[in-house]
Amino acid sequence: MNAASASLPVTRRTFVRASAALGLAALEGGGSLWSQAAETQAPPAGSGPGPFTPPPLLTPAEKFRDVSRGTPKPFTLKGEDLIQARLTPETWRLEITADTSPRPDIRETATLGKPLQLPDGTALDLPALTELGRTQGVRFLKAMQCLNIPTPLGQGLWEGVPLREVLKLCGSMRNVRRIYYWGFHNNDPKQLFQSSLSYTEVMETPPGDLPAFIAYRLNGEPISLLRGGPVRMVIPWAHGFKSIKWLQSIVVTNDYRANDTYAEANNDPESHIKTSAYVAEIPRTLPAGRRITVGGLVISGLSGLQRVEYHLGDGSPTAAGDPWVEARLQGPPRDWRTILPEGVSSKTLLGFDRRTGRPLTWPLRYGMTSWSANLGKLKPGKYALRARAVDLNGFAQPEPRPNQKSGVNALELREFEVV
Ligand SMILES: Nc1nc2c(c(=O)[nH]1)N[C@H]1C(S)=C(S)[C@@H](COP(=O)(O)O)O[C@H]1N2
Ligand SMILES: [Mo]
Repeated sequence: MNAASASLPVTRRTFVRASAALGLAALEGGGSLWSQAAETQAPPAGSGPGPFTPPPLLTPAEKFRDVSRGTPKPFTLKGEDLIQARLTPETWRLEITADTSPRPDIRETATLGKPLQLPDGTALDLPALTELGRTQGVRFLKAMQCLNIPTPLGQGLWEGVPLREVLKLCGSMRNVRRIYYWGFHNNDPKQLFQSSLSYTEVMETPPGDLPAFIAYRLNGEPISLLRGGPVRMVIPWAHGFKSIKWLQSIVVTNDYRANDTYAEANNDPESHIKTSAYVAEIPRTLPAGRRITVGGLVISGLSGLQRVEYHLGDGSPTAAGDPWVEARLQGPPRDWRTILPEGVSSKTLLGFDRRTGRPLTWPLRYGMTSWSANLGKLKPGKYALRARAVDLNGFAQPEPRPNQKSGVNALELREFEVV
């Protein structure tokens, strides 16, 4: 990443421009439905654009849906409490140590050449982390999705340093098989929210995939306290529970087991984000004689996305052979400058072609875009709409992972009446 352009702030205008660009077309892959919706200021009766308007590709930081444990929640702290919590840019520190807790069934104990600790003043601070970002920084777009919530939380441009580069500051590691980490919390162990990764996942990234990383910027600005700043972990391939907010402690351990808070709550701790389509709310009643456009979001998860399909029925369960119809996928914007913060070139983002600045895949890996479908004019009556994603292996949602404890991707159903 080039550091000079990393420090430019996102203005309100950028976001307005971003949403406008999405609403006003400039889309590849045929955005005619949306063009029509946006260009028609006051649609005459009988040709209205329908209820669906796609949200902006980048979610403003404060518009992410929040999933935070703790009482009080760290982002409500103020003044001296915030300083005591080391959650200001000046007071933030990250400790990286080796696990010394007794683990009777693990024979060899992890060691770290040069731990970074608070007592001797070696803990990592924000200037040192951002300095590392000048040479090792990465940035990419990624959707945040909670394993347990059937709506994506938001999509951001995240910037930071791969976790492996930060660990390299600690010299040689021996007998390390897992990395445990957590953020600020009150001292009630019940409220600790922690997560973990294997040594392999941290150190090596398959080509085309995105690294586990320590983030300090979101949408071109410092990460707000609300979004887990000054510094949070972002694990691109994982559900939100691995992306620990208010990051302060990393412990390398020879314990090979996941200790994630989510694992203890009956979730698959190694769940990768699922490919999944979501249906935006539809008004309960819609007028007959007007064209109806529906749509929603779609996340490209572990198995990528081939297409989105919808099914319009009367609400009875769908059966094999039912007519599923391909929906329109919102393509990448033609001009990324209308989407990205000022001064950030798409050529500098992981997942984009460095020469052309175009995304290598669409939707982006672990990214999110919108889909829509024009249902035309419907006869008066009751309707039920479902949508599903079909992944690059040909599996239709919720397959191949129907177990919702590895990520909620049950088919959403929206009922409405045309009157
Ligand atoms: N410290 C801490 N980090 C956390 C959590 C938490 O409760 N405490 N919740 C996690 C969960 S379950 C999710 S889904 C994401 C949500 O990120 P967001 O609030 O920025 O949308 O944060 C994760 N990081
Ligand atoms: Mo979550």
